[in-house]
Amino acid sequence: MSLPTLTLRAIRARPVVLKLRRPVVARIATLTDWPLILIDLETEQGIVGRAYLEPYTLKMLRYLVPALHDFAALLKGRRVAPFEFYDLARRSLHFVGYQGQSQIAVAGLDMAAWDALAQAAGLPLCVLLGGTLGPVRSYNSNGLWLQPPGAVAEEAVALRAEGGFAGLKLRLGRERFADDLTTLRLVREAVGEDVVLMVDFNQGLTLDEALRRCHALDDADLTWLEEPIVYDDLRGFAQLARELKTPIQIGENFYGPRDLQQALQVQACDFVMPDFMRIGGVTGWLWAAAIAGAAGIPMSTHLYPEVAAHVMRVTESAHWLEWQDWAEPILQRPYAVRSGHLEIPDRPGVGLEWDEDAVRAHLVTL
Ligand code: SMN
Ligand code: MG
Repeated sequence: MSLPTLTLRAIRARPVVLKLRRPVVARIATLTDWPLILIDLETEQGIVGRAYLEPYTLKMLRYLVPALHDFAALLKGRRVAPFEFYDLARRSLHFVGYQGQSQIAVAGLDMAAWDALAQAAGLPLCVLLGGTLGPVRSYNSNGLWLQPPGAVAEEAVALRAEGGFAGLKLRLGRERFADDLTTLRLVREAVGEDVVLMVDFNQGLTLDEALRRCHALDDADLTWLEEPIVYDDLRGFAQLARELKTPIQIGENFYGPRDLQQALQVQACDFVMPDFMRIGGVTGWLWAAAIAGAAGIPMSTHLYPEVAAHVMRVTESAHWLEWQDWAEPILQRPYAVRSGHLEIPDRPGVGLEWDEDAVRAHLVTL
C-alpha cells in the first residue's frame, strides 16, 4: 500500500472568538476573550487537514487570516509536504523577515499539513512520526491568574481535581510581592506537598525586581520560574539562570528553532517550552526538539495541547505538556485527561474536528 499523494487545493481560515471561563489576568495584560483561527487545509483528494491558531488578541485575526490565504495561493497545486511548505513559505518572506505574524501563519499551515498527511496514512500523527500512542504527562494551566490569594488556592484544588493532575502552574507578579508569597503558601497548603508547582511571571518584572523576587523564591520548591522578564532579554535570563538554583523556563516566544539555539548558546535558561504557533508548528518543533535533546535541555510545550501530545511522544527530552482546554467549545471530541496525563485518541491525524454549530455561533467578521 502506498501513501496517497495529497495536493493542496485551498485553505479555509475562519476566525472565531470564545469567552474565557477563567480570564487571563497577568502583569502585562488582561484577556477575557480568546480568539482562534480555524484552519482547514483542503486537498484535491478530499482529505482536509485541520489546525487552529490562538493569536491572543482580536486584532491579530485581521493580519493572520489574509496571510494564510496568501500562503495558500503560493502553495496551491503543490504536493502536501510540510518540510517543503515550511521552506517555501519562509523563503517567500526573506526580504521582509519571517518572524512575528508571518511565522505564525506558516506554523498554522504546517500543523494542518501534518494533520492531512497523517490522515492520508490512516495513522495518528505520533505514529506517523515514528512513535506510539500513549499517555502524556501534563500540568493544568487553565487558571491560577493574578486573583486574590484565597481565590487562587480554591481554584488550585478545583484544577487539580479536573483530571487528577500532579502539576499546576501559577501566575505571579502582583504589585506587592508579599501577595505572591501569600498565594504560594495558600496554594501549597491547599494542594499538599505532592503536587508539582510551576510559576509564570509572564514577562512582568524588571531585571532588578526579578533578581530580588526569584532569589526570595529559590527555596520554595518550585519546578521552574518562567519568563520573569521581557522575552528577548537573553542577557538578563542568563544572569537569572546563573544565579538561581531553581530552573529558569523560557521559550513560548521563540520564533523558530534558531531562537532556541541562540538562547541555549548564551545559557539563557535551564528548560525550554516552545509555542507551536511561534516555533513553526510540527516541523519547527521537530527541528527545535533535536537541538534541545542534544543539549540535554528538558522540553515542555506551550498551548496547542492536541498537537503537543503527539510530538511529545517523539521528543527526546520531553518534560511537561501544558494542558489548557480553551479551544474545547468548538471541538467535537476534546481530548481526555486521566491521572494527569493527556490521552491521545486512536484516530488518524491529530484528531481535531470542529463542532460546526459551535463554530457558527462564535464566528466573527473582520
Ligand atoms: C500564557 C498562556 C496563554 C495566555 C497568556 C499567557 C502563559 C503560559 O504564558 O505559559 O501559559
Ligand atoms: Mg508562559
